[in-house]
Amino acid sequence: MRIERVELRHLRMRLRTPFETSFGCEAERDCLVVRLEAEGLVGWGECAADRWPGYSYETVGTAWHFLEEFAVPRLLHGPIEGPAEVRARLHHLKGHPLARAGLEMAVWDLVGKASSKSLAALLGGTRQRVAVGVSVGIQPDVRSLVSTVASYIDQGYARVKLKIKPGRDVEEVRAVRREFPELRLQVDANSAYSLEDAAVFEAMDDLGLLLIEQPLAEDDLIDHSRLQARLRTPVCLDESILSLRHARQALDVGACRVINIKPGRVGGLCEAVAVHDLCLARGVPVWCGGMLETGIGRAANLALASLAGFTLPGDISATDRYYAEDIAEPRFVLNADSTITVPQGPGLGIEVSEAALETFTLRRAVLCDAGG
Ligand code: SMG
Ligand code: MG
Repeated sequence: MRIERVELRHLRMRLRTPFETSFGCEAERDCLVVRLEAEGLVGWGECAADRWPGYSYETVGTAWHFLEEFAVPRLLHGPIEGPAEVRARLHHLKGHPLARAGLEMAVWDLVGKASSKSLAALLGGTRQRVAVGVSVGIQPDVRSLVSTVASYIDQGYARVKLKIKPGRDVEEVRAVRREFPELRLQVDANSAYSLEDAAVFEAMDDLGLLLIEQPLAEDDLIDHSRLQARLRTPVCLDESILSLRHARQALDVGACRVINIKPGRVGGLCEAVAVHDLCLARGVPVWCGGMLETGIGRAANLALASLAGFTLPGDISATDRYYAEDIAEPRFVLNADSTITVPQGPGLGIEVSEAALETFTLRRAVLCDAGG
């Protein structure tokens, strides 16, 4: 198919409640939305980079630069076969996985619409509903943490992830565990600790956690493997895994026993499926992470999480948990069994509202095929 027109939009959307992690607190979420036109069809993609480089070095600004200057011109240059070709055309460019994933997602949406197949079907998904949980940010104090967790349990979430940071860890996790002895519980440090803090994680080893996510620096597989050797609780890597190669090497050196797969972080859905396939072959459980996406990115995450190897609940919560107003319909709702239904329509299976999009847009650019 020939991509004729590419529109980039920088959006800013207010979160229902501020989200605090070890790297900061955000009340608004920025992202970059990609809209492609090809042969009468429209494809949507979301780049999960944020306004500032807290989670990743990428920001909406760097993604914009990478896409506008380098990636989009390569895509407008002649017809493309499909998503794998996006990867191939950008192969000689370094870095910027979140940016390239946003572009690749829009091509997946186009391919799904052109073939009347859902993204889940294209990726090889095997289930219609996926198990999900909720990620709870750092709260002002332990009491409000326990009551926030209680309110999510009341809403039907059967798995809870707690964000932790130095000084706000063992005590808080213990308090939640005491209150909810049977809850499927896990923690995420967003790389805030070093191996000298191993005692913090050893103290959590008896709390029956499903996993401890990204305790140490993102570029440090060696210390993660030393930490994992000291714990019974599985270490799960998020920020450290930017590619299939990283996943293989992390497993080879025993740096983790579980992997959080985010299509953005690994540069797109093609690579995400490859990481999934590797883990499935090696018997390593995976789950789908979240980046506070709009309905566009969440639809893609649900499709990915429908693959057989996603055996742990994902950070894919109902639309209501994030935004009062979203840019896509339908809004995702939590089923009574703590699952969300995978969209079945062609492509991402959602309708993007251009009017809603307009209200959140800070900046817009249009790039066209020079020949047409
Ligand atoms: O989308 O529900 C969600 C958020 C899940 O905690 C979550 N994501 O490190 O896993 C993670 C964080 C990154 C979010 S930074 C915006
Ligand atoms: Mg994480």
